[in-house]
Amino acid sequence: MKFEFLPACLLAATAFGGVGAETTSAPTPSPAPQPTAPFSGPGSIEVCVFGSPDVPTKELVSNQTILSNEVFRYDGNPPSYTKVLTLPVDVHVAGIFRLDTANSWLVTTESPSTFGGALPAAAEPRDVIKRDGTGAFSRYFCGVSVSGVVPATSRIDALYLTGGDGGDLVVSFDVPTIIGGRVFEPTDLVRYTRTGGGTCSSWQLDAGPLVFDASAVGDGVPIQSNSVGASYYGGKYTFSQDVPTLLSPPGIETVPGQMVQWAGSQYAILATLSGWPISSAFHGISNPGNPGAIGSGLRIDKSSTQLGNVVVSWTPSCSANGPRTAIYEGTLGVWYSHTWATCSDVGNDKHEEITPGAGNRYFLVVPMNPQGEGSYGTRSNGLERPRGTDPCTPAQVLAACPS
Ligand SMILES: [Ca+2]
Ligand SMILES: [Ca+2]
Repeated sequence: MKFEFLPACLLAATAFGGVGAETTSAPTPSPAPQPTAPFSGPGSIEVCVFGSPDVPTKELVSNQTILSNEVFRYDGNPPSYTKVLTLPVDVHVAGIFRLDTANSWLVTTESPSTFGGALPAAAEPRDVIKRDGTGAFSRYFCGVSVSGVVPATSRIDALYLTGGDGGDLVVSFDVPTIIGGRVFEPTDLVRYTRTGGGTCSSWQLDAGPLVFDASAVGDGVPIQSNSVGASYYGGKYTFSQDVPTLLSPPGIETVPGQMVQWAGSQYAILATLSGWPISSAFHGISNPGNPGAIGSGLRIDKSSTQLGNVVVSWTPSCSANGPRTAIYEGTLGVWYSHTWATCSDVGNDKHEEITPGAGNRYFLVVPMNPQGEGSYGTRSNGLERPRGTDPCTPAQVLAACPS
């Protein structure tokens, strides 16, 4: 089986994807040949992650040097590194998170930084700074003034949001950190929720703050090992550790340059970045964002060239991070009978010609990225439509659209 690789993360900055709506196609009057596509069925999708190195690092795929104020995108097949964000030179990235709003990021730093003078006072390593789509910086989370103050001696070295750009903030610290009488370990993930008010102080430590309890999951992560990057990738807790670390079960050693996941009952390596020198660790890692949902812009037309075929066209996903597309097809009135019609958009033109099955059919267009597929749209009662049988990707990643 062949894949259409280019679209995955590569189009993420300008991308599209989405969810669909129900519609009726013309009955098929006669059999028609299948449209050709380089990749049409389900299969694994290459890994795509965003990262930032702890020190200037020469990757050995294309021999670029990536600096500690730069963020790269790594695509797994074929392996490639692409610089996607350059921060001011006084920023030494500690943690990154890619937002669903286009060209927007959350960043934490190794040391105090004004982000090239953009901030009137230096951000501390316990703060989170937002970089918006225009390139402007603002304080997003102020460790000194939130409810559940982050000690000045702790750095937020990993972070992500849950469920979309408006979601809870999950953080990890670089050292054991005491907040509200509780001790959080360096690989723990800790949740803050919004309190309203919309300032960088409008956060509180969640009542049940431990999202990932490093000492209790599996046989525990040694406290000497720190997660310098963390992400929730395809529905699994994903880490990059600062030192080689033995994780059980099943007893695997993860080294810098790898991302390891807690897969529910054991640890597993998500990816080893080709050409990444073992001497260099990641400081930030981020998943490719949420694929999102397609709006109401789904159209079905008869093919002008092939009798019986239909042309499905759609509008972009609400998220900038849903560059791939899956199209599902089912029998109208037999809810929900949909299964994949194609798992790729040839040419990435938001337009695919399909040979439908007999009878009245419905189509759903679903955005995807290498983590999984997004929303199939909602039913009239507001609930998500169920996934297809034999879905294009193993995981589904649902999140609210960016507002
Ligand atoms: Ca950590
Ligand atoms: Ca196409």
